[in-house]
Amino acid sequence: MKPEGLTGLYAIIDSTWVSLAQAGRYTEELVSGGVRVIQLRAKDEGSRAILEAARAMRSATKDRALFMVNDRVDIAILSGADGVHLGQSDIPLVEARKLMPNALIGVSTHNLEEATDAARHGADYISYGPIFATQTKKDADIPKGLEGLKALAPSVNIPIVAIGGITVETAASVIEAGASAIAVISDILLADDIKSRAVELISRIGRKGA
Ligand code: 3NM
Repeated sequence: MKPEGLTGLYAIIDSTWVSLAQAGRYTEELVSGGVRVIQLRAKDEGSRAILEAARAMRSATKDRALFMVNDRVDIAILSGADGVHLGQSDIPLVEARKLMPNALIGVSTHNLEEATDAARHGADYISYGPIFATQTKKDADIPKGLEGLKALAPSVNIPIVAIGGITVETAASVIEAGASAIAVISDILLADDIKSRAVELISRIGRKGA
């Protein structure tokens, strides 16, 4: 699957909220709810535990959903992920591309310059955020709001995955503002029933973004 898979809901399993030992089970639930892109985001965890979680997530997504790894090109390759998502201080996109020539590579961006730079260097998609205030990322920028997204979208010619504080209530407005997909962490992971929450998010936005 290539970027056409990058529409609708992009769910992220983040070790801030979920223990890595549960990552495979959570992924199975989300896939059975219809989620078609799932990322593992594990800051401050041991590499061995991250690799095990990545492999569990890969088997839960196999042929059913895209599986992405945040930051770690090594873990992405070793787990057979579909791609990697890179932050601004991670290995540069062009270097990651040498290691994963056919993979999906996304880049976190927070302004127009970062966004156009990522597109120019061959990113398959960008994330852009935070759209709203977030409790998940401690060093997040000031929220851009829907206005920030609307202003950015016409200048970016690759899919935009909006991120940061997005919930069932705001999901549709973010897609309307120009995002191809919405990346969601806490609104899913803190729900009593993560599968139902994912189903609800998908029903609010459909499978297709802008
Ligand atoms: N990146 P939640 S905001 C991982 O702005 C991440 O680049 C952001 O989590 C960015 O859905 C964010 O719980 C956290 O708000 C998103």
